[in-house]
Amino acid sequence: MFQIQGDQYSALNIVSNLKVILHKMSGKSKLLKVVLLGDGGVGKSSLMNRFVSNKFDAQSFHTIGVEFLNKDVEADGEHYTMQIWDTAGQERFKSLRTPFYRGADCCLLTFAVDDMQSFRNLSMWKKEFLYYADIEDGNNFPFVILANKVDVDNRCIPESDGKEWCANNGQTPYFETSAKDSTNVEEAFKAAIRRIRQLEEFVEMKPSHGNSVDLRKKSKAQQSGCCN
Ligand SMILES: Nc1nc2c(ncn2[C@@H]2O[C@H](COP(=O)(O)OP(=O)(O)OP(=O)(O)O)[C@@H](O)[C@H]2O)c(=O)[nH]1
Ligand SMILES: [Mg+2]
Repeated sequence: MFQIQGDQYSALNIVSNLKVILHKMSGKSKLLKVVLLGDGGVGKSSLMNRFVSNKFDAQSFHTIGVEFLNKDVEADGEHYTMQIWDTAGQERFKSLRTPFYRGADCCLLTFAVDDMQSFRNLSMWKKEFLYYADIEDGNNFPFVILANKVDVDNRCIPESDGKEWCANNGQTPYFETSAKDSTNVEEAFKAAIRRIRQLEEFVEMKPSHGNSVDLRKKSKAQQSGCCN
């Protein structure tokens, strides 16, 4: 597993970009960059490890900075390599995680069903992602919501509240997961691929007005300096 801290940032970004280019040139499978976001302790690392290695650690440590793992996946007859970026959810690591949002194909927003604050923070995470990933049209960017830890007895956020948030946020796909007992973990990650394809097709079908526009990009001049 790659773990990144401090000065290794720019070097890692270069290596990562080179890997993406080489992978695309090889023509083997499509590389998808997927970023996991959410409050500290909601289970992002556990979800990634369950999905990639089918392992669960009840005493996992907080992530510092970012880590990533690759997993080859087949969905609807096509081959993909999912490059999953697991970020540190604690506020003090914000400056270490945000440089890695750019170039993401999908963002998995995670909360824990026994942690009300992590649910309330979903909109904050979405806003932070769109800002630092430099995405102009947030309505057409693929997000998936993971409501994690559904195995616990003391959940305080009902499924209906989670789904309501999704309905108010462009019908974002919603999955109730447990990294502990594997519930829906594979389904949620594979849904990311489906969501990417769905929104790609939607954007391609949109009528063009002459010039083609990349909806994911906005110029620096257009940015308002929010979201610190
Ligand atoms: N019961 C239960 N516990 C879980 C589940 N997923 C993670 N945990 C536990 O929750 C704690 C935090 O999990 P992590 O995966 O480290 O959380 P994180 O979101 O990566 O946290 P940061 O790295 O600080 O952002 C650990 O003790 C895990 O074992 C789950 O589905 N069910
Ligand atoms: Mg973590």
